[in-house]
Amino acid sequence: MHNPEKKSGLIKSSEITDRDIFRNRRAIIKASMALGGGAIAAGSIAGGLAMANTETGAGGDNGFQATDELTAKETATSYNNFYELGTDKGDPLRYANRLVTEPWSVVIDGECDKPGTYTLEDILKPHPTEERIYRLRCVEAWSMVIPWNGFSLADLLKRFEPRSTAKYVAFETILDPDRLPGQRSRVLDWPYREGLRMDEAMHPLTMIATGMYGETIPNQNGAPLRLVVPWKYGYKSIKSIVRISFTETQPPTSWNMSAPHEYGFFSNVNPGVSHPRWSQAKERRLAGKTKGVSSLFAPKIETQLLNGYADQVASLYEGMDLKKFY
Ligand SMILES: Nc1nc2c(c(=O)[nH]1)N[C@H]1C(S)=C(S)[C@@H](COP(=O)(O)O)O[C@H]1N2
Ligand SMILES: [Mo]
Repeated sequence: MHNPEKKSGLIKSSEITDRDIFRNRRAIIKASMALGGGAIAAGSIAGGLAMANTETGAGGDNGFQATDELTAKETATSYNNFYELGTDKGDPLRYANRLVTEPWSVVIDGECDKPGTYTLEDILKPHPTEERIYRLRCVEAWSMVIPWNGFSLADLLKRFEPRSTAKYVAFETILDPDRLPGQRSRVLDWPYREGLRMDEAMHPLTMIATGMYGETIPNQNGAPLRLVVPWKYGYKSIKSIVRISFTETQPPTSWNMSAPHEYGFFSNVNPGVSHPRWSQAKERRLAGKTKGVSSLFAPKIETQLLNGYADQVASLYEGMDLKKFY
């Protein structure tokens, strides 16, 4: 992957959405409650909490509703990594229509009792979607905050009745070199592959996204369905999935195959472990108000262990050496 200090890309102008206003309001409410609640009229506190409740089902954060300022939709849909469509940050949007998402089906195979080829409709039908606001931390040391629409991967996987021999889950992206311009280059060994340990795949934070910002997910962000694993570097969140396999052994993954000394299987966000070519201690946050600048000029913030999801997922890695944890 690129050295983040060398590579830059243009960010399109952003606009303030209703959501930004709502989120700012919630942040103000939170702050005022921390101070004793005196500063805000009772009506607006009640209104804010009611809105939070309909969104989270619980009114709490629990990792599902990051309170960071949202990245503008225009940025999250125009500054992308999707190497099948090209390696420049603008290529995925530029070539988005080369990805044909209809018809779409997903092959389910390996260690499960309900393997088969499922149409997109079969896959999605039983799953109501909800909104989750997650931080996305790219290994290149930039990050965004994105409202995804989707559902827990666990709910999907359970339908295929994985066997006790299923220790890992492997994912593959569409292979279509005739149409996808990036797949004519050997930058990666296609198709793009990713994988999770079974307990990571079944963790409630791990989701399948079918939308973002309340709309159908755009092609450049991985239509029609992609993985989102918020505590891992962005490359684990594989786009445009066509195959899900239950495996007994750790599956090969694209970035690990391409540069094993730079990209591990776990790829857990860890500010204490540098990439061989750059530090991971900080990140450039592409926030809502970023306008007409490259990520190089976005504000630098501290990277958090497990991308700020340690309360939720650190127990998955008990006994792992934090100095080698990556
Ligand atoms: N199939 C596929 N999935 C992919 C990638 C890719 O090149 N191909 N890039 C990954 C990387 S490096 C990141 S940071 C995220 C970016 O997601 P976004 O463009 O929606 O922000 O997608 C990940 N998923
Ligand atoms: Mo990334």
